[in-house]
Amino acid sequence: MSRSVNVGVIGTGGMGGRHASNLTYMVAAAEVTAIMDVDSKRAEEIAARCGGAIIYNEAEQLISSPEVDAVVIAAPNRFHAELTRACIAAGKPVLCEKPLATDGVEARGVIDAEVAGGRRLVQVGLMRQFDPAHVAVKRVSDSGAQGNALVFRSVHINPSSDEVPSLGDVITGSLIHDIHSARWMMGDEIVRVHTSFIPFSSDRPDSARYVMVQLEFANGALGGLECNADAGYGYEIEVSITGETGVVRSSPLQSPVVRHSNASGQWVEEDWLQRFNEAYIIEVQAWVQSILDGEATGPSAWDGYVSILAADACIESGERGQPVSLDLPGKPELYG
Ligand code: ISE
Repeated sequence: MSRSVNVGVIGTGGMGGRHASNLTYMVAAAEVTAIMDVDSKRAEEIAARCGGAIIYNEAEQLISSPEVDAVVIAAPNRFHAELTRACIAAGKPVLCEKPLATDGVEARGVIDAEVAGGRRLVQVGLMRQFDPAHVAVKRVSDSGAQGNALVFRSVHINPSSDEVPSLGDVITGSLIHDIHSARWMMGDEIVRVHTSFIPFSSDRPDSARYVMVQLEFANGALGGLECNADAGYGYEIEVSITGETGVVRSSPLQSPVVRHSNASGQWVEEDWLQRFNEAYIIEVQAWVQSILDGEATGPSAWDGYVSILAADACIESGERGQPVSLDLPGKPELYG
């Protein structure tokens, strides 16, 4: 492989378009050489923006193309697992947007394929791991300066929802990030969850406007995750870890504080593309570097799999109105 990574991007709406731009303009040693999107107009626009990438009509053609060293999968969720397995079969590193699959069975198929190949090729887009604010909170907690970590908390505010989301949509689409943050930042596994939620209306009891999940970790620590699916004012994420002698908490807003006309205020980000702008660049830069180094880093397929198992348990708990315990399968050696 040359010292620049040729990347093919499958799915260029929202996240795929952002990854394609970041890889082209913000990241060293990467070039977007191929695009696949069912929307041909969008494929042409993004290909032109990336300096004339080849457009493929089929994802499989892109994956097997000699012009492609590595693949970004940002197609709809239902295609994630199958396309990731195709990349593993082709021996190509892949950055798959979250969730890795639509359920635990599909995700297990990815794990089995990667383990059978004997080499880590998959990074999952659980990108909080690259967000400087999350990293800073973890660093303070890990330093031991406030004793052992007792409680993890995350508050996830979405501005609005295009469609009325179900409990499953909120947990698999949004809270899955916080599930991963909880595991990664506490360095421990979630063993029990208890979900409560408020639906949008009484005639849509399956919908979820506000979701709260209580967590128990293997070592006895606790956690709380909250997601407001329709806050109506902007996008915010706040994480904190309470230790034995203190608490470390991210600043909810990154913007400067402005005082004017006897008032003080802060601008609230519109959405996650604004809030995590820097994290997305760091994420793809780290992914490209890991390919050049020949050593996968970042959230693994195992992280993607375990997050889905935990998400499924949170959904089951919310539906049954009872706590649900998780019995995690043994971790294959490939994942350390
Ligand atoms: C979105 O898909 C994301 O990945 C964002 O990070 C998350 O905060 C948002 O809730 C999701 O809808």
